[in-house]
Amino acid sequence: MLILVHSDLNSHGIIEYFQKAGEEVGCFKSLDIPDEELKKAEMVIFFGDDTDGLSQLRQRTRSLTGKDDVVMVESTDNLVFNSIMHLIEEERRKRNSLHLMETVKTCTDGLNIFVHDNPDPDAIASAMALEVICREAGVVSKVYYNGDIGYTENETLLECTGFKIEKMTSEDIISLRQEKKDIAFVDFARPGENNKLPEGTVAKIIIDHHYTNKDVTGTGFVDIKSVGATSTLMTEHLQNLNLPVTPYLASALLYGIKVDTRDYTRNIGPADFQAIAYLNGFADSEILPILESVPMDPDTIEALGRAISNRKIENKTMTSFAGHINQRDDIPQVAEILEGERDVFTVLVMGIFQDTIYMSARSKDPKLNLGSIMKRLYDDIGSAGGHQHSAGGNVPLTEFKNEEEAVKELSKKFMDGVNK
Ligand SMILES: [Mn+2]
Repeated sequence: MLILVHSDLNSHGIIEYFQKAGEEVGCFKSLDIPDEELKKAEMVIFFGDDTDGLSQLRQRTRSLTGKDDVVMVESTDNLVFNSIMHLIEEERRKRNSLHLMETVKTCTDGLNIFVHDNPDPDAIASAMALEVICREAGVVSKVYYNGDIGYTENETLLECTGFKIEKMTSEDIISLRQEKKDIAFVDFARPGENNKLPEGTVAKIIIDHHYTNKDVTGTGFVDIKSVGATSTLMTEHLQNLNLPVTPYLASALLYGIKVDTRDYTRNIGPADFQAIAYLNGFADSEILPILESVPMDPDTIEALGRAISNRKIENKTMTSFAGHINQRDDIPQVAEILEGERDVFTVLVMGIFQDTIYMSARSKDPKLNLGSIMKRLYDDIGSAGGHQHSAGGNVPLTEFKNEEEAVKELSKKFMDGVNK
C-alpha cells in the first residue's frame, strides 16, 4: 500500500490513478493514520517541512513495520520548483524547434543544405532530417557535400535510403552563391573549415555539435550544443515538431549517433540517450545491422598495411604514414584501427591524395583536446580541427620540399604538440 501524508493530492487525480491501476493507496491530511494502514505501507510519502511530525511518523512506522526505509520526505516547494523548471525547459526546447521551422519557412527560394567535406553518417543523417523539416515547411531543399562520400557504410546508407546528396564543383560554389537560395550548415559551423565554402558565406541555419564551434552566432537559426552527434539535435527537432520518422531515417540517425560517439563511448550524454530512446521506437531492427555491416575496402587494407609498417611510437604517441591513398577516408579508418594498439594513447596517420597530405588524429587521452591541438599546429599552413578525441586536417604538399619532408615535419610537429 502506498500512503501519501499531509497532502491535498486527492484533488490531483493521484488516488484515481493508482486505483485504476488496481493499487491500494491512502491519502491523509494529518498524521492520524490508523495503525492497520501504516502496518501495510510499502512507502509513505510525507510532503512538507514539519520536522517534528516527520520524526514522529518515522518512529511509529518503524515500530509498526520493523523497517527503517518506509518513510520518504519531499518538500512541496521542491516538487513545485522541479515541475516548473521541467515545464520551462520543455517549452524552450519546443520553441527552439518551432523557431527552426519558422526559419525554414522563410527560405521561400529554397534551401541549400551543406554538410562538411567527406561527410560521415552523422552529417548525412542530419541533412536527411533537415530535408524532412523542409518538406513539411513546403521548402525545396538540396544537400551538397565536397570531397568523398568515403566510408563504405555511407554508400550503404545512401543506397538503402535513396537519399540524394550532390557533390559540388568549384563552379557550383560560385553559382550557388549567386542564387537567391538560403544556406544551412549541418554538422559544421564555419565556412572554409572542413568545407570548401568561401569565407564569409552566411548561413541562415546552423546546426552543429562541435565543441570548438560553441561560440558561433548567426542571424537566423543557430543550434550549437556540445552533444554526441548532430543527429541528436535533429532528433530533438523532429520530436518537438511531431514529424514522422521513417524506419530508414530513424536507423540513419541512430547510426549517426553510434558512429560519432564511437559506439556510445565518446562525448555521449543524457540528450543522446534520450534521442536514442526516441528513435528506437521508429527504427527497424533489421536496418541498422545492414548499415553497419561494412566490408573493408581492399585499398583501405593496403593503406593500413603501409601505416602499420611505417608507424613510429614515442611517449605513447604514434605517428604513421599510409603512403599514397586512393580515397581520403582511408586515413581516419586506419587511425581508428591503429589507436587500438596497446600502450598507444594518441595517433596521427597521414596519407597523400591529389597533392595534399591528409591527416587524421585519434586519442584516448582525456587531458588532450585534439581538435584545438590540430588547429593550432596545422591551420596556418592548411586546414585542421575537430573534436576533443578525434580530429583531422590537410596541408597542400606545396608547403614542403618533398613528400618525405612533409611527413617528417608534420610528424615532428604532432609529437612536440601532443607531448609538450
Ligand atoms: Mn557529427
